[in-house]
Amino acid sequence: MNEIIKKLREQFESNLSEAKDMDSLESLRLDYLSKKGKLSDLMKELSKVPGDQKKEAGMLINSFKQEVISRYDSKKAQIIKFQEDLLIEAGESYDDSMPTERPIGSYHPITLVQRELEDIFESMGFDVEDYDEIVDDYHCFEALNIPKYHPARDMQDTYYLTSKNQLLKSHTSAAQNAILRKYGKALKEEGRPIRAVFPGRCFRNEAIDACHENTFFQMEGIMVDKDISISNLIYFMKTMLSQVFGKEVTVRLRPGFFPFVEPGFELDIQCLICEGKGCSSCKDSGWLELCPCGMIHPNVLKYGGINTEEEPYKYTGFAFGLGLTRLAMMKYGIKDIRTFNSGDLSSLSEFISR
Ligand code: FA5
Repeated sequence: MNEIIKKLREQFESNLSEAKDMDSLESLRLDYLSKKGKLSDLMKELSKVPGDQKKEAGMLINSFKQEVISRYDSKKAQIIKFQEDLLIEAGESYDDSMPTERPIGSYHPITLVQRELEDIFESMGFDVEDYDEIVDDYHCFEALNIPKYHPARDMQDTYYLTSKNQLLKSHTSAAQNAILRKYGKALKEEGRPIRAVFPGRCFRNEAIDACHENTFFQMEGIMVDKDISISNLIYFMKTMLSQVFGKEVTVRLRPGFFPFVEPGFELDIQCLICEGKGCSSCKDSGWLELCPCGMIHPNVLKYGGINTEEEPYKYTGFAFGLGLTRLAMMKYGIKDIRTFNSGDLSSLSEFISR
């Protein structure tokens, strides 16, 4: 990994020195830092690294990524300054009474936490996938072992569209079938485990309060391979949470029912706003439902084209549906979920970061 990063660093430095204006700098950013860029490709290389070296390799990649971001930022500042100097030299009007510190835009806290999670899961060999917001009934429910008129549909008060069979995705699990189909071939033919996370916006006709919105984000994750068990699930959940919060957080696992997992669990996190004492953010319970999860039901694997019965292809897997918006509340100490969609810049612009 050291060798690969060394070569990529040389290439990056050479590309950076050739970037003379904002357009070429933007193509360099896309080339290295976008989802399909060289840094994402590098993350994918992690799946080839032997298990005991994965952690170190992941850290090397993350530190290289920070280096690329910081080099990009300095170059951007340099080009802006150069362009301003040119304007001054050319005698263009330049208003030196303008405040020098212009307000800088900021990323939304959900974008920040989503990107952080994507990095964490990529470093553990997961692919990051995108999925539609408008889906059909089959993908949102039937492919998840929830046939028409099943009572579990009542748990998600869904917005149906007038066009036939379409609806606003009520949970990210709606992408499970497509992801299983996309990666199933490589699982069967090359033995490559399916490991994917897919964040997305979800919609439900909710009674809104401090911890419920009608539009919120989840991040779904699945892993399918031979001999996947609940221990694998717990390992990934614990690693993810300790990295996101940078400290031990208190969680509890209790049985939960979802027709697409068996067994199913509710993973709750102790409320970090009131430290478990009870407040409006956690509906006075001291706990927040954060990440339901479980072992993927064999019917769901079958609908996704994965063989669960015949040897040698007998696969099992886990799935989780992380409440990304609630995770952002806990991480940034945001007491009311309504802040996220409020457009209230004084609350949201605290999160100035890349
Ligand atoms: C689901 O949506 C399942 N699809 C999750 C799942 C995936 C279970 C894979 C098993 C395996 P649930 O309705 O509980 O489950 O929502 C999951 C998480 O999304 C909740 O724990 C919560 O953190 C978040 N969430 C749900 N509804 C809302 C809402 N109205 N506002 C904000 N966050 C919400």
